[in-house]
Amino acid sequence: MAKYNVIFVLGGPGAGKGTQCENIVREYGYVHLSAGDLLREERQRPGSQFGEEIETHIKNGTIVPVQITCSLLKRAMENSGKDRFLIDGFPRNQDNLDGWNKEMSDVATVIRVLFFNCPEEVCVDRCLSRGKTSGRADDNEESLKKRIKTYNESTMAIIEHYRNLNLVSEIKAEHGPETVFEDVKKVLTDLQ
Ligand code: UP5
Ligand code: MG
Repeated sequence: MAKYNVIFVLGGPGAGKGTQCENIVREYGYVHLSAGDLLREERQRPGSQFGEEIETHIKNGTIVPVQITCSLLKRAMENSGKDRFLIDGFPRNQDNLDGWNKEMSDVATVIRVLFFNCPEEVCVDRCLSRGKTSGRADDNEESLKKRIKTYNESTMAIIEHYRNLNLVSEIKAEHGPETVFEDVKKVLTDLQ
């Protein structure tokens, strides 16, 4: 069987990963898998043995162990029946990267990493204004400080890892969504 093609989509909290993934799905037909959304779904699933653990990590802006996240991603990939994926918000730290490589390198190829680079204050503003209606447990000032700390201390190193492999396309993410998508399209069109 041919391998899955995967684009990892990374960037700080509120950088616009989810928003731009929706745009990409509309124009380029990838399947969008948000690791955060899959974890939030698993947390809500009645009888989940991981619900509490996931809840604690999300509130604290820390990172769920890769065994949990990677198995949710793998199952979603298999169930989709498709072979091209945008994996949004993963891998976030070395544990995630090691787990992915161990579990998925035989079945999936990472063809690109989209890095939405967004100033911290813009990220915070976006998440706080979304927090007025999102109901997300982590769209508050206290959780946001922790999410940003985790991003700077753990996720940036993963982006650097992929930059050294020449796989990163960096996109300025502070402009409006349409302007950002113009830059995204340049990257995606080159991949076709
Ligand atoms: N918005 C978007 N783009 C805009 C633009 N260009 N201009 C103006 N506004 C813009 O956007 C955020 C908000 O900004 C929205 O209101 C949007 O309309 C607006 P969104 O597209 O949702 O940004 P995104 O980068 O997806 O932000 P999100 O909050 O989802 O990012 P996080 O990385 O913080 O959240 P995620 O859901 O990926 O993870 C949450 C938690 O889950 C993590 O902190 C962690 O605890 C856990 N997690 C893991 O443990 N492991 C994983 O692998 C993944 C998550
Ligand atoms: Mg998101």
